[in-house]
Amino acid sequence: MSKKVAVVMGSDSDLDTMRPCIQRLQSFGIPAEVRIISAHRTPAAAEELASHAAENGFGVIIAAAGKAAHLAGVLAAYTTLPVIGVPIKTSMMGGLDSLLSMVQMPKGIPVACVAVDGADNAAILAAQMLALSDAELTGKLADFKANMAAEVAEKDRHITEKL
Ligand code: RP5
Repeated sequence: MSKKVAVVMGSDSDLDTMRPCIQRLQSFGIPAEVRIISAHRTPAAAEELASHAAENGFGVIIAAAGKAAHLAGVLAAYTTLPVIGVPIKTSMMGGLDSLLSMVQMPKGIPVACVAVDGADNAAILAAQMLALSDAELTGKLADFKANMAAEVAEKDRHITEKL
């Protein structure tokens, strides 16, 4: 059994964006725990989760937040586990505010940040991190990539025939 992934979001309004992340982790058989914790509204819960995450069986933390998106950085401050941030799209700047808040971390506290609304990629990256010490998961990732390549090749064949 692979280590767990914590999928933390700043608000329940982030849930729809994060569903592909949760589904992708499930598809790889990775146990996930989904939480709503805010760096600003519930900072004590953020500290509690991150500071005990490793001893509680987590291998990676995924953190999704929008606007002044400090959640991933705050979680990273309290753990040695890798933290992957998902900046959430916003109405004001299309998510550029979230992206910069998340990715511009000070030296010493890195956050691995995927694209705005890049929930699926966050799950795949988390799987790749866990696969470093999990041969079965490495095999699943290899199959996933092979299937993806086959799908693109099929589309290529299709368009070549059509046009
Ligand atoms: C962030 O502010 C959340 O991650 C969310 O993306 C955004 C809006 O939150 P709500 O006002 O909808 O709770 O903290």
